[in-house]
Parts: sequence; C-alpha cells; structure tokens
Amino acid sequence: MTGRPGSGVRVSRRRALGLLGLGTAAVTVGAAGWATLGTTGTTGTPRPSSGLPTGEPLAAPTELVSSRGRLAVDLDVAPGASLGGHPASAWGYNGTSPGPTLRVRPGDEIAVRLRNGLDRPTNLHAHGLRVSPQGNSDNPFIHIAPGEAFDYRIAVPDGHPAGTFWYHPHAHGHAADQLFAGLAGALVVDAAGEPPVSQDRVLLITDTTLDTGGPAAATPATRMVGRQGELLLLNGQHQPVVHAAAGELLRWRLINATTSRTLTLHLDAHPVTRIALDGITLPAATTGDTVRLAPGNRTDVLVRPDRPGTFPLTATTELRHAMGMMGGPTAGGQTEVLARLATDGAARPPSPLPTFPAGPAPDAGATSGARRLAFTMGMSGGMGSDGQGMSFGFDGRAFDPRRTDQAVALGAVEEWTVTNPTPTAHPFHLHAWPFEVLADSAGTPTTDTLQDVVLVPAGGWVRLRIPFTANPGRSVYHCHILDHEDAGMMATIAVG
Ligand SMILES: [Cu+2]
Repeated sequence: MTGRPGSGVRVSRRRALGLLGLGTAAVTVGAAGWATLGTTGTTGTPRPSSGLPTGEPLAAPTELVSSRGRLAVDLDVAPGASLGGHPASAWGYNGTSPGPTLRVRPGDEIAVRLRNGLDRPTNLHAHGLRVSPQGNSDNPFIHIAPGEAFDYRIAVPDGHPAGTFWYHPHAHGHAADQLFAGLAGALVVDAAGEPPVSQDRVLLITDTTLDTGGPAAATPATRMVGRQGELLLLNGQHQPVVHAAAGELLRWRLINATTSRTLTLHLDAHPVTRIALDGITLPAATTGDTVRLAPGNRTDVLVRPDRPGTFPLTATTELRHAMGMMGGPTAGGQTEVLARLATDGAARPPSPLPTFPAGPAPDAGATSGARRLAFTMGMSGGMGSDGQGMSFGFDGRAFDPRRTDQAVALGAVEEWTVTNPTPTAHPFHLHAWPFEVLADSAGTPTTDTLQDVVLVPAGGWVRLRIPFTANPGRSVYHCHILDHEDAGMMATIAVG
C-alpha cells in the first residue's frame, strides 16, 4: 500500500513540489513505515514533497458564530490561500483553505457577501442544509462573475437538525476545479441539550495537487475517473496531530470534502462510535473499527482514548474504475495516514459514552409516488458529450439548467430507485430534500434516518424515500464526484 494513485492517472511527482518550490523529489519511507514522497531541501533534511510540514498540532479553522439570530460574514474567494497557516498556492475563502467554520443555530439567518476574486464564475452551496433553494438562498443556478459580489440570505428554519454541514462552490463546469483547489468550509448547526465533550473538532478532509502556479489541471483521464490529489489534507494540514489526554471525550465532525474519493477511516487501537450521519444525530449510535464516507458525506464520531501513545488515523481510498475491470483509467486503492492521535496520561478502563438526543426521524407518511432514474456514462455519441469523448448524465441526458427533469408536488413523499449500470460507483446527492435509504444492491445496513449523499454501487441500485414536504423551488441532484457533475451528471428538479 503506497500513497500513489492508480497507474492510469499517475501525474508528475514534480507537480507536488509546487507548493513552496523545493528541491528534487525522492521516495522515502516515513517513520511509521508508510511510503511517502519526499524532497531534499537545502539543508539536506528529507521534507514532505508538498513543502507542508507534518506532525503539527491539528489547527481549527477560524470560527464565525452567529449572535442574536444572525450570522453576517464576508467570504472572499481568491487564489493564493494558505494551507494550515503556511503560505501556499491553494484557493480559499478569506485567504485560507479550508475557509472559516460557520456556526449557527436553528432559526438563524445566514447573510453571506460572497466576492469572486477568481478569473471564472463561482457561487456558494450550503451542502445538506434544509433551506430554500430559491432566489438568493441555496440556489445552485446562480453564477457570480469574476470581480462581482453577491449577497446570499439563507434562512435556517426553526427545528432544523443540529449537526455537521459544509459549504463549497457549485458553479456548473467549475465545481471540481474549485473544490480541488481548496474551496470548502464547515457549517455547523448547534443546538442546546447535547452532552458536553472535552474537544469538539471539525475534521475537514480535502485532497489536492499543487503545481507551481496553483492547483494542477485535470486531464481527460482524471476527469473520467474523478481526479485525485497527491496530498490528502485534514483542515489544510498534512498529517497533523490531535493531542488529547487518556479519558478525554473527543467529538470529531468528519467531512469528506475530497473531489472524488470514497474513504474508509480507521483509528489505530481505538473503536470509533458514530453518532451522526450527514448532519443528523442517529437514533442509535454504532461502534466499530471503521467509518466510510463517500464524497460529500459527513459523520460525527466519539472517541475516548484509554491509554497513552500515538495512534494513526488512516484513510483508505476505494478503487475506482472508469471503464470496467478490463482497462481504462483507475484511481484509489491506497491507504494513507490522515492524522495521528497522540495521547498522554495514565491508562484507564473504558467508560460509557453519553447518549446524544436523536435528530428528527424520517417522515412516516404514506408514499405518494415512485420514480426510477439511472446514471449514464459512456462513449460519446453526441448528446451529453463532455468534449473528451465521454458522455455523463442521468437517463441518457446531460445537464441542461433550462430543462426540468423531475416535477414533484409539494407535500409528496416519493420512492426513488436510482440505478447505476456503469462500472464505477457514483455518490448521489439531492439538494434541499434529504432522503431515507430504504435498501441498496450491496445490502448496506440502513440507518433509519435522513441523509443527503448515498453511494450507488457500480452495476447496482439504491432505493430512497424522499419527503418533499418543505422548501418549494427548483434545484438539482447530481453525482458528487464533481468531475462527473461538471461533465453533465446532474439534473434538475422542481418542487411546488
Ligand atoms: Cu459519478
């Protein structure tokens, strides 16, 4: 297991040197036995290829907290953003990648003035929030031109679930480039009545490859399989360290903000207890050795270290085939150290974890309709062409913002079967209307709650139950491998 993408998308090692323009690349093996890419700097000391140090204490993004029912923030989108406090050529919000963490409460208004300092359009998506998709709320059809500003007003309803959400650009044709460059931030809805923890941390995962002038461009092959960065970052840092004392109760708000990777996370020598999925606290916590996150998914976990030591938190990226097992580009398949947990203090016996109040249960009303839709991906025959010889879409059609693909009556509760006849798994994301996963072709255990991203197995299907009981308006559903979305794997839905 090495930290290399599959052979089909291998890119120049020299690219990873772009961050601070350091010397010659050499493959080294780190202290933990992981193969890493290193460079020899002027001192002759091996350094990470990125120029980013490893082993620094995990940093928290700046927190911007609402007061008296409102959070008013300026978000400036621009290149030249820092990573983990170190100068870099990432793109960021207010000069950093990730951007600030926005913390609000149910009933608050989020007022964002977004200024576009890029040379291409951008916009803002509040991923997972159950808010209006219309006007200047969470509207994915808005494009903000270079040099322009836009005032978003997002009303978070009373009774909105408390949990972990996030924000990122969603301008069609630009979303993958911009997320890969570093444009992502956490959005936390806080509520009273949750048990106290010793540390409540956002752990936002991105990946990127930085060239000398900025983020590396994707190639047709990497777009087909979903681009993957050479650097896997946590809060913009490379392999940071979470410090804690044995016995402390840690809440980690894990956000998969990578462009394409489905990740399985594993903490050495410690079980993790999953208490929330996609911003909703689960009716029953589950404890296990791993948690799996498709692109866009979040999960909140509790960890209580019980002994002193240093324990790697690893991330295994699922292998992706663009064209099946017989050929074509592939990516993933490797395991990397994402961070390390470093604990001190005396060993202590395990103690019980507190119970968190469950989020809202899925609507139990009768199902009033059913639909079937299918991911489509194949060699271009014209319609839906991405210009690279591949066609991406739903039901044989590429995204067209003027066409309405699904018209749903407000108040309907529908059962959707999303099929995937393609040779790669696609994460399905629906804006504004979270869904219950009733079943999938892989037999994945269900959670009896609502979520907003589900991985649809290659050659398989998922069956969803979707209450369209709030938030009338027009929005989108799409693949959360954002290269696929930008190439047309997105469609429109109007609820009203
Ligand atoms: Cu996809």
